[in-house]
Amino acid sequence: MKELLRIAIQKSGRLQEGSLELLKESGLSFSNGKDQLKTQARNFPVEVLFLRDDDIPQYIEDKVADVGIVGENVFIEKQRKNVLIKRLDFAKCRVSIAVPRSEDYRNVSWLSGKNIATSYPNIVRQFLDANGVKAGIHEISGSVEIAPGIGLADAICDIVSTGSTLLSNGLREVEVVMQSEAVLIASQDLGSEKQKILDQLLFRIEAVNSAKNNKYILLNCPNEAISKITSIIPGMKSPTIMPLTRSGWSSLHSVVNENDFWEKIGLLKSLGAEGILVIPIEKMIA
Ligand code: PRT
Ligand code: ZN
Repeated sequence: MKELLRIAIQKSGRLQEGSLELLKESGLSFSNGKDQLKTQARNFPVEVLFLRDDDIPQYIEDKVADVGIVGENVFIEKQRKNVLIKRLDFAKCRVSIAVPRSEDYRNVSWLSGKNIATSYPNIVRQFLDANGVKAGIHEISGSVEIAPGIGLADAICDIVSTGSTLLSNGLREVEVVMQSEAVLIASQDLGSEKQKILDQLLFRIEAVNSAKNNKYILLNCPNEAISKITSIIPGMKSPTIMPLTRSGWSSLHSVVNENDFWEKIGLLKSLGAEGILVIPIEKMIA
């Protein structure tokens, strides 16, 4: 029987949609299995297991699943025998320490002898140790942000995204303990057949993610600007250049990275580029 790579993703919550979307964009098709425990891809040797995110690292260590998608915060907190394979560029957030707004917090020494409520005791302990601070850690599983208000703790350590939860609970973010995003984690030893399936999947994820980070760009430019424009948007190998019927002008096609997109558009315009079109790319394979 052919082996299947078992991928654990969150059953419901903030990671579920992004995880399924990534697998679908990688060309895997499933019968829609939101209420199922597991589902098999129709066109790729993969089985998807739907689990609580906190349980995924343990299931991978126990070899119930081979790989999984969790927040980096969960991967670090659980300290299971898993390997981080790839950061996935979604569900970005940070794990931060926050204190009541009225407190005169200047630096980490403020935390000395205080009580910190959190769902991430290992992450907090590592942070305190690294800073040489001794403080109490009070582990709670939810609604951490209300702990100072009800007198359960002096400070909290929790996930922050926009910061509005902290704000509405009268708290102020004072230390960023770690940055986090969704990550692909795997068992330490997959065996060669499963490793091969994972490598194929990673190749596809790479193509999907680099496509997201890049745009196809077409523009018209005077011929004398071609070499300067080529040095600004070199593309994957080099741009494609086609003559326009208007003499002295060319159409130039290339690829531009999302991050420095606006800066480059400004430069291109100053070099005489006109009629600039920017088009999303679906898959990109170097
Ligand atoms: O049921 P299950 O155990 O599977 O889900 P869960 O409730 O434990 O997890 P879930 O779905 O809330 O989050 C899953 C993962 O998403 C986390 O481990 C993070 O890696 C990531 N993530 C990204 C977030 C957030 N952003 C986030 N904003 N996880 C939680 N939050 C919460 C946070 O706890 C706080 O209550 O949102 C609030 C803060 O948001 P802001 O925007 O007000 O700052
Ligand atoms: Zn959880």
